[in-house]
Amino acid sequence: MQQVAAGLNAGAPLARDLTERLFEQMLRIRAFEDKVHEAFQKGLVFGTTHLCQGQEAVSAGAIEALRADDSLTYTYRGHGQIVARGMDLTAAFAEIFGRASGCSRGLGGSMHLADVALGLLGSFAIVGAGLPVAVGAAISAQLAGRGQVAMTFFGDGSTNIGAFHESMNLAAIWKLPLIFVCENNLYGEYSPILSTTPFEDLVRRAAAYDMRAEMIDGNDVLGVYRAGLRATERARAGDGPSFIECKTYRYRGHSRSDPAKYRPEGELDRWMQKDPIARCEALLRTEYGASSAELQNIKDRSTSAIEKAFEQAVAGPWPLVRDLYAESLSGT
Ligand SMILES: Cc1ncc(C[n+]2csc(CCOP(=O)(O)OP(=O)(O)O)c2C)c(N)n1
Ligand SMILES: [Mg+2]
Repeated sequence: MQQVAAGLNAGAPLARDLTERLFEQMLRIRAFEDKVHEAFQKGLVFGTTHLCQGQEAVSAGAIEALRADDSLTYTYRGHGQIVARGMDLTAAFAEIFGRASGCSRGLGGSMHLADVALGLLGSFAIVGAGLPVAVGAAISAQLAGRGQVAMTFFGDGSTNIGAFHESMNLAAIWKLPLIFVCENNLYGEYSPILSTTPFEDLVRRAAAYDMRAEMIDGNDVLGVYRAGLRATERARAGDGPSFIECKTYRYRGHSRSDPAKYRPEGELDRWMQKDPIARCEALLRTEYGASSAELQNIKDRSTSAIEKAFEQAVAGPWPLVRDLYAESLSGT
């Protein structure tokens, strides 16, 4: 979350703090996803799960530009967002493992991670379904008049869905404080983008709604942060929505049953050369003189936080059958 609004303009020490924080966020997301994958293989995950290794810079960078009172929606590939926003990791793991101590009492799983107190309005398994909810949050923010914004994350495939176009249109005509963050990872399930979409640069979608838009390197965490900050500052000032297309790539298949054999030879390797975490680490070394020991310390801190949350989550209780019939999550 945003603590150093002008981080990059405020001199080296602040910029280093910011870069380290983003580095750590990405490490936490990667470690979380690796752990979920391991847990899936051990049979601890109910249902499937969609991982975001390779795309960490998008959620870490964009969410850094948010204030604590902003809100966001995200998709079934939403673990990066909930980790970056600071959701309780034990509650997140527990939900994925179907435990009563999960954020949705273990009844929702990986695709139902939310914490309304943090503005985490929910993951959406229906493609495009999070966008109209973010429109609602942005209308609420506009009416409240306190400079809050809403942010919505979605994939390239979602830009072919009606709800995407309706949301873009409403945000544009009502000048809503809403930031559309498109994670263009070049695939929707098993289909390469050009087999489902007439062009690859989705920034062009925004032109139809006369909306301010940027196409950026989604594997450059500071670049994503800066774009997020430009968009949130505009939105807070009443200048309306923005569309940010982040070019990125998912290392693993769509869901756990997908070995991703449809990808051309060498494509994954080329993207791994642009790994967002390795790039940020190189920047910390060269630009800020971070030592190997300092970097290792950040890595150890990230993995131990994930390990601890995992251990607590797997020790969590199972839901009771009667919970399946409860009318709401509140008051019980
Ligand atoms: C309305 C709807 N249609 C189809 C599906 C099946 N489906 C699940 S994920 C997905 C691909 C979406 O791709 P994209 O938006 O690029 O997101 P990514 O998985 O790459 O993050 C599809 C077609 C769905 N869940 N909802
Ligand atoms: Mg996609």
